[in-house]
Amino acid sequence: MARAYRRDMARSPFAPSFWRSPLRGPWLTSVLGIVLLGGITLLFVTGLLSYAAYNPDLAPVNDKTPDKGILGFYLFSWPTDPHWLYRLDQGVHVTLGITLIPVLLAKLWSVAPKLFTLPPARSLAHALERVSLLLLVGGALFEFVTGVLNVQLDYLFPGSFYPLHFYGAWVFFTAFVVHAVLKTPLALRNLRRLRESREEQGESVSPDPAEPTVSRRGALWFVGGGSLLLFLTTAGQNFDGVLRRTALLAPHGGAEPGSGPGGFQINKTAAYAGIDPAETGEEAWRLVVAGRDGRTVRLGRAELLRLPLHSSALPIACVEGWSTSDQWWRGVRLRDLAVLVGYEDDPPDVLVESLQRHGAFRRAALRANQVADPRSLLALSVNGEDLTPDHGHPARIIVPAAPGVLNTKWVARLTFGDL
Ligand SMILES: Nc1nc2c(c(=O)[nH]1)N[C@H]1C(S)=C(S)[C@@H](COP(=O)(O)O)O[C@H]1N2
Ligand SMILES: [Mo]
Repeated sequence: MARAYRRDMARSPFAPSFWRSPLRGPWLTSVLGIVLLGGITLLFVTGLLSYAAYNPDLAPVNDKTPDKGILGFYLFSWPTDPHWLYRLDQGVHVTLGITLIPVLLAKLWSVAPKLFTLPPARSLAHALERVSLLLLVGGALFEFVTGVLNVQLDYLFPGSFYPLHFYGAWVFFTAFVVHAVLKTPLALRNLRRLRESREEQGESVSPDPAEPTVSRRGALWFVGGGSLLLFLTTAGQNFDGVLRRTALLAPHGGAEPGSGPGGFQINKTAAYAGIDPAETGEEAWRLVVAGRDGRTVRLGRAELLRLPLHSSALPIACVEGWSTSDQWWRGVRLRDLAVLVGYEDDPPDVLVESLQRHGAFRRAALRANQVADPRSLLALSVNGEDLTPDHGHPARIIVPAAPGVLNTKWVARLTFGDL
C-alpha cells in the first residue's frame, strides 16, 4: 500500500524524480534568465512608450485606460520627430515580443519542477516568494498571450486590449523586477562557476536524470533557432516588397492592397467601416472645420484642392507591429486649416471625426505640436494619385511619428480648440 503510494507519487509532477531531463539545471536557467532580463526590460520600455504615443492624457477619445491613476505618471507629449519614431518603437516591441516566445517557454520549462514543490509553503517568506512567482509566470503568459492575440486576431478584445495589456504589464513587470533583483546575482555567479566546473547543483537538477539525447548547448541552439525562425518570419512586416513577403507570421487574409500607388497595407476597408460610397462623392461630401468662437467652414474636395497643397513622406505604423515605408502624401496642412477658423498663430489641439459611425477608431485627438508640424496633413492623395476608398478617400489624416490609429480615414469633421 505504502509502496504503491510512493510509486504513484514518483510519477506525479510533485515528486522531484518525475523530472528527469538532464538538461535542467542552473546553467540553462541562468543563460535564459539573462537573455530575458534584457529582452523583457526592452519590451516594457517600448510598450510604455507605445502607449504614450496615443497621447492618452490629451482627450477622453484617446484614453484607453481612464482609471490608470498614477500609472500614467510618465506620460508626455508625443513628439513628431523623428518621423519614424512610432514605427521603430512598436516594430521593436512586437518583433522582440514574438522572438522571445521560445526563450520564455524554455525558461519556464527549465524551472518547471520548482512550480510543483511540496509543501506549498515552508515559511512565510517562502509563501511570499511563491506568490510572487505566480504573478511572474502568470503575468508573463498573460502579456505574451494578449499581445499575440491582438496582433493575430485583429483586435480580439475590442477596447479592452489596452487595459488588459497595460495593467497586466505593470503587474508582470513589478514581479519581474523583484525576481531580477533576487536572482540576477545568482545567475551571474552560476555562469562564472560553471565555466570552471561542469558540475551542476541546484533545486531544478534532476535527482534521477535520464540519458541525455542532446547537450545543454544543443538545447540552447534549439531555443535560439526557434527565436531566429520567429524573427525571420515576423520582422519583414516592417518593410516593403520582398521583405514583407517573408513575414509569414504577420496577420494575413485582410484586404489585398494590390500594386500601384495605393499598394500598401490596408487595415480596415471602407466596406468594413460601413462607408457608403454615396457619402464620399463630390456632390455629397463636405469637410466641416470648426474653430474659435463657433467659426465653422464647410469645404468640398474641389475647394480643398484649391488651397495650398504640400507633400510629406511619412509611414503608416500600426500597433499590430506592421508598418509601411514612407509614402508620398499630398494635401492641406492641418495648421492651414486651423487658420481658416480663427487660429492664425499657435494652432491648438484638434478633434478628428470620421464618416464612420461605429468602432473605436472613428475619432481621435491630436495635440497642438502635431497640428503645428508642417508635415501633418489632411491628405487627399498618396503616391501621386487620389486616395483609394480603403486608404480613406475623400480625405485622411497623416501625422509624423504617430501610431496608425491617429491617422483617421474618411474624415468628416475637424474641431480645433484646446481639448
Ligand atoms: N475611420 C477610421 N480610420 C482609421 C482606422 C479605422 O478603423 N477607422 N484604422 C486606423 C488604424 S488602426 C490604422 S493602422 C491606419 C491604417 O491605415 P491604412 O489602412 O491606410 O494602412 O488607419 C487608421 N485610421
Ligand atoms: Mo492600427
